[in-house]
Amino acid sequence: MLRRRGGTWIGWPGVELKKGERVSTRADAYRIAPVPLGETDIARYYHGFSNRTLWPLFHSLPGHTQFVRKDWNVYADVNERFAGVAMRHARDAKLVWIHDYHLMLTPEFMRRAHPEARLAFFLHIPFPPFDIFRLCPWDKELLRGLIACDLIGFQIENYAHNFMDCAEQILGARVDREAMIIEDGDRVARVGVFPIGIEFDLFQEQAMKARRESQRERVVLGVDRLDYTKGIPERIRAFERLLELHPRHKGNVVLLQLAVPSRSQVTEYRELKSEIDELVGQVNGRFATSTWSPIRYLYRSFPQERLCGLYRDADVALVTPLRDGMNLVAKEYVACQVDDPGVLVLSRMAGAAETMREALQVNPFDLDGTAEAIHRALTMDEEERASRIAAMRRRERRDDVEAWVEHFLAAGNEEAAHLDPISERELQQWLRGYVKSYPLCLFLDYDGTLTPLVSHPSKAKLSKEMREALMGCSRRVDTDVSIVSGRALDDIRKIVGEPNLVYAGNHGLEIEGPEIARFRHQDLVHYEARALELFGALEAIANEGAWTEAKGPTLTFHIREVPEARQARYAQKARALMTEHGYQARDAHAAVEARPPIGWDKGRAVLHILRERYGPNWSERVRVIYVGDDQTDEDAFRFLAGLAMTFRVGSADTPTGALHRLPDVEAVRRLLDWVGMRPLTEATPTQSSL
Ligand code: ADQ
Repeated sequence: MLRRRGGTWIGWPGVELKKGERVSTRADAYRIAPVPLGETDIARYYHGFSNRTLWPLFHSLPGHTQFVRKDWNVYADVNERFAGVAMRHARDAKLVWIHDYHLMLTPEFMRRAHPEARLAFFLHIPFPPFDIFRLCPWDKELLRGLIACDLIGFQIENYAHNFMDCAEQILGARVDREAMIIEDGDRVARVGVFPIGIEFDLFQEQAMKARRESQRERVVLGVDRLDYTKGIPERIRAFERLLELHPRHKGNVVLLQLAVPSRSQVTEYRELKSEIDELVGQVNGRFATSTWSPIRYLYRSFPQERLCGLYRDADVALVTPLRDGMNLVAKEYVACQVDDPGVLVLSRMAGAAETMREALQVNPFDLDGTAEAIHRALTMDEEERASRIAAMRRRERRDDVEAWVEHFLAAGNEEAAHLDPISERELQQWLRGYVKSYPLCLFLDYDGTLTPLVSHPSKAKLSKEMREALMGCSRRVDTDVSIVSGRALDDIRKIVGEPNLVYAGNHGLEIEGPEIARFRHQDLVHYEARALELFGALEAIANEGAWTEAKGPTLTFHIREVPEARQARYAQKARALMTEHGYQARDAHAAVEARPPIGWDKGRAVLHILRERYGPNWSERVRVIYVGDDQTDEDAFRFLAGLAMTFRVGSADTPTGALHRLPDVEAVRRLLDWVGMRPLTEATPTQSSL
């Protein structure tokens, strides 16, 4: 592809470089940007997380899967390095196309550094169903890694649907299965199906040219990388079964199995090799005569031209993986059927089975069934063989690898996808099962949740529509509304200006509202003097538009107006001063918050309000929804896990503990509208014990 179109190939050279050794970066039509890996990287990133975790898990073989945190850490680190190299070499690229399971976090690292980049990903292996994928302790991270792309491509529809299911169920993302679009917060990714093809003409040509080797027996051919997903032992057993069920093939047919050595550093692959060696010995021992052995097993790589000759001359190709993303061997075999047509026996667990329906499809776990299919293949008449092969050849010639590239690149260059704003029906789906007919308690952050983020806190005013939506909720007898903000209590009460709500200011350190005793955390007295000192210290560094907001016991150091390149330096200095003064520093949107380290946060404040208003058995009386947009709301999301339905608004750059993300303030308004307009519940929150 690069030879034809130019571009830059970024990749690991595949070997560990010795000191002073360099990889040649010269190629005729494209550039090469190597990403070198050290010994630990190769062990943990490549053999470890890529091949001992993701490979078996994604092939739905959890029994072979290991989850090792250190491997994961190195995987993340190497993915970040790939992103770094890609950013350096492809900053202005029209499209960065990231391949396969080794690089699932790279898009996220690139997106954070380069929000405008055009990123597309293709997964060559299956994407497993939800029940398997969720076994991975880093399921959320992997999904978020991919959703940072504009386009995520899979081999077949089934994998794309598995992915959308996981995004919906694990991340709480919005998914439109018809349009194949995923929205997670402010990120929107298109999902597509792009079955890979082969260089059909090249294989066909080589098959025509390949030398003919004299052959005495009819050949059933297997060609694979030596991998436990390829079902080689099962295949040998099925062939043994064929000889038992149909003894007439004895002496006339051989199974020629070629296996390319692969990943031999991984113990399981070494074990598999011994298992196959032993099995071949057993079957040959059982059936061989002085002139014939049923299995010819060759453990090595073959030049493509020779391979094409073997494909051409094989009567049957036995392609029976236990699970396979696509499987190119099946396609290569078909392309090489240039004279007497052979028969393809194909596992229905291979992605290729989705389109190659004229093959004899088998379940590789069913030895008898596979043996019968081989028998049928060996005894099929010429007319049927020709029809089946012709149909597959036509399709594979049309859908060759060049067509695949074209198709993928065209989709990758399409306009960015978007989803319609969240609808009542979707909110209903998310909330109905949880809310049922319970009274509701809404907890809402203010800045960034009810109003868009603005340059100065005094400019953050509620829109008319948002105020109506909010009132639509608070007017209801079955719904209570609390505002939980980082602002000082008086400030937040004044800026919202609605008397019937509960207000929690200073991240919940101060609380006030109807039917609730005014609360001020008892330890705050110790921080009054310190707050003044810290204020002075922060003001002393506040240049270039930075300023300090004094909020009684807490302070906020604002850096939104500082030139962007220097914001991080200011934040770092502010954090240091806060720690020095015995405060806890927390990052917020273009600000750093200083809070007394007294083990109190928005989550605890919410629980305090719930217990004060509805008693210790509040969870039997009300359902709770919490909506927030920043790091301080994460305290509440974590704390309320299992106790509330939580939503994080806005940027998906940071991970969240919330159950769902909403893209913007407008989506929050729609959520409030849904709450305000849902059917009325009989009981009020304080009376209810449904
Ligand atoms: P692989 O798992 O590597 O690829 P596959 O698609 O079967 O699997 O490709 C194997 C390749 O190796 C073929 O091109 C074949 O010709 C070659 N090969 C096998 N044995 C050989 C031998 N003894 N000598 C020389 N060459 C040999 C992953 C996914 C697949 C997906 C591809 C492409 O696992 O499901 O089809 O990517 O997306």
